[in-house]
Amino acid sequence: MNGAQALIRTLAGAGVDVCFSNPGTSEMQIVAALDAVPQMHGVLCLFEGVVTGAADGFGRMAGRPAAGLLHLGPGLANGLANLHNARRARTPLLMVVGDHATYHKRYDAPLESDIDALAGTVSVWTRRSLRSEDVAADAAEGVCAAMTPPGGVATLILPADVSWTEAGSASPSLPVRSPSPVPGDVVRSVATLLGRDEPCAILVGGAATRRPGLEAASRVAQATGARLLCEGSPARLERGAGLPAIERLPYLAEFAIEKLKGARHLILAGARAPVSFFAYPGVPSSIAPSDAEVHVLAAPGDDVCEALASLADLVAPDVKPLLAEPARPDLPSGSEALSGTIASAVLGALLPEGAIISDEANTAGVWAPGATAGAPPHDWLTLTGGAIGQGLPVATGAAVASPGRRVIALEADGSAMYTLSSLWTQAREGLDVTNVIFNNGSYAILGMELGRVGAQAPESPESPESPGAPGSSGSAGSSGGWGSAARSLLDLTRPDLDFVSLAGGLGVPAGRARTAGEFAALLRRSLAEPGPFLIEAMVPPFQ
Ligand SMILES: Cc1ncc(C[n+]2csc(CCOP(=O)(O)OP(=O)(O)O)c2C)c(N)n1
Ligand SMILES: [Mg+2]
Repeated sequence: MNGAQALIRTLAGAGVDVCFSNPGTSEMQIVAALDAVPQMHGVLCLFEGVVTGAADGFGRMAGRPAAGLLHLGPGLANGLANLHNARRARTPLLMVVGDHATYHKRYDAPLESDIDALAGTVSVWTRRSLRSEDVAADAAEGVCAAMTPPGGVATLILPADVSWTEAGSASPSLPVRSPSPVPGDVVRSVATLLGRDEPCAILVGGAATRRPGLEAASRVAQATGARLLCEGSPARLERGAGLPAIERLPYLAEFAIEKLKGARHLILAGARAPVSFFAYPGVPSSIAPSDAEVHVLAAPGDDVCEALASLADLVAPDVKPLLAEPARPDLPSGSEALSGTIASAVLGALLPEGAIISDEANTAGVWAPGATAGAPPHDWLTLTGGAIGQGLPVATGAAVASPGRRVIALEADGSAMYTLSSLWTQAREGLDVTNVIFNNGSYAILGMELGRVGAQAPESPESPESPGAPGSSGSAGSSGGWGSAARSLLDLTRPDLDFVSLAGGLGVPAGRARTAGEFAALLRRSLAEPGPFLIEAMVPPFQ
């Protein structure tokens, strides 16, 4: 057994049986080893951002790591943005990055680069195996590091000669420690706090955004009157009828600040203290009221669900959680023009039980959580690190992890283009993913941000309608008022993106919807047919 085989056998033995891959010459031994270890399923992705995003989506749903195979520093660099999102999601995953042979590095061949530095920006654990006989033990340690609560990205760098040299045997998997118990006096002090007559808010995050944590948190809120909120970008939120309804902190700082206004105490249950996504002139960076005390019930990596359950037993022994009633919006009239609002109502009316939503719809998706709050139970995966290009890869990986469940990617057009080749992997693997692409012809949110950051409009702005001016379609959200040079950087027309054609070229059947009726028909069709589908939803910005 060579180093590569020892690696793959060790991973498969530890339950890591999917490897999203984009290999090169230095990883050929690992590619060859897949034939020797049939338990490992290699999934080809055509760009590294798809490898890393798919591994994130897989880990969020499976609760165990997928492996990702990347080609030296440049391959890792291409995958970094979605590893950044995975780091924010605290998803367990193991990246295997091939490198030049140990003796070849000093020649500074073209692909030579500082892989360790790149890995360090996102990884909880990085190891370079320097001897073949160490590979198996290093791989076992990497899997353990990825799974150690709260979870994270582990990166194993594997020189080519270490892969091809005789290695001995695979390593058994290592035991993973449990989340740290929260001391009883911490729980009791939070209980005391909640008993005082002062306004409290509880912010749940991390592992508490699944049913057990949400139910316990809801009991506490019911019994004490504390406000209950969820972190703004949860990795995986379980929601729908029969689950506690919980509002996420809004993206816009002004609205988020409003949600916590008046709270004297902010209790963190698996979430970090909330901050504004960006700084804006005159807007505070911290979301909690300046005079509020922040209390940590459970930090990420602590056993937050157990802490919430103990807290509920203290302050709410006979209180039941408040569960969302089944409720769906009426299907909008078929002839109504499509918009984000209308598409959300259709989604709410038709969402199947057990669906997994990968939400990167940005401005068009603002209404989707509200419209689906009483739909049958489902999971909601959000853009945890703000680096766009996550939605389609995460949907792809979530589908690999969850056979039998329909994955619905709610995806904005600009974000879709970063990692569109996810569609090809969905087609190759026959994954049940419905890709809804909201084509609003713009980077709409940036049109709004242009005004919010106080960017200066020119003295006498060109009219958005001035004929022939670049970017004059007026589609870039609220960016009218700025000149054509600024607007053209936020405008996705000239030429228009044609997602139906793009999907066809990547092997995914597709249809375009301009009305509620067309959208509902395509959604129904996709939900009824196995395999991937793409719906190009033509929507105006901000509607
Ligand atoms: C990796 C990365 N690059 C760039 C950005 C900046 N950015 C934020 S939103 C956005 C455009 C979003 O447009 P789209 O996905 O079409 O959504 P819309 O605003 O139209 O709803 C960009 C480029 C980012 N967040 N992440
Ligand atoms: Mg857009």
